[in-house]
Amino acid sequence: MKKLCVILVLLSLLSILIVACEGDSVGSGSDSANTVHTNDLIFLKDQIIIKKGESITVINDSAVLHVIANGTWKDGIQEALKERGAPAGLTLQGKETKIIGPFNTTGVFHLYCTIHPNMNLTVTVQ
Ligand SMILES: [Cu+2]
Repeated sequence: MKKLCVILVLLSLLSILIVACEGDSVGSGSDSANTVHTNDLIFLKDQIIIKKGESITVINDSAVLHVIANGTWKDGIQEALKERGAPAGLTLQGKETKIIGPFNTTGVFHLYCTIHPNMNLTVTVQ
């Protein structure tokens, strides 16, 4: 009887572990590593590392329009760039999700929003 109890306890612990692991994979799968969110003022992360040939999914969590282009904000002053291999810019309406890319050239690329000061995203393509 004691052995049976030990086995049951071990089995229940095992099932808890399995559920915990599945929970983790669901969590990371719903929001891939190449996803960047925006609020109404900034990118929620300011840098991302991707592999050559991959794209970035940008999710606008706010109702505000963003105009994403190749360039950067430095101390509140915007500077348009023409980095070789940078993907075309795009507009991101409120609550919209769009794909930027693919990035087919390795290197470091600067994306910014032409509307919102200091809204920068640095993309490193490996
Ligand atoms: Cu913006």
